Amino acid sequence: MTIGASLVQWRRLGMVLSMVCLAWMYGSVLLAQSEQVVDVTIKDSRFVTKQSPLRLGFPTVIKVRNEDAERHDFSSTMFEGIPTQIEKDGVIVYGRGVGGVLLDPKRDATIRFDMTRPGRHVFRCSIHPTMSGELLLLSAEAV
Ligand SMILES: [Cu+2]
Repeated sequence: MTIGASLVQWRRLGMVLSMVCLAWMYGSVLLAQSEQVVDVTIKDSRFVTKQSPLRLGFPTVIKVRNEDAERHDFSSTMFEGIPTQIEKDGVIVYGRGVGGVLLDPKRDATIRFDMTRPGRHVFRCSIHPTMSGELLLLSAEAV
């Protein structure tokens, strides 16, 4: 009798554990999806962008890395009027209407903001006017 009871208890415990495990897995998937990442590498005076479809209203992270031996800049009008957080050299700066970020050789920066405007967003290097790239933003309905 006691063996049967403890078996039931073990089964219950197993069920609870697997549910906790599922919830944890689901939660981490949600967390991973809540921030959308764009990787931008500057190499040989060109922007190389890696992005998945970006959705509006989601926190967006742009990671910019300057692989060149000279200074570049990542600037765009896409940050106009929206709260933006820039992390560079271990310092975090918050601003609204941030124009972009200046990158010394072999340095990187992280830009965080919420995507609010759909369409193609051009970014460029203000030091080298021929350098430019773009991000494509989809509206939530399009996904
Ligand atoms: Cu440049």
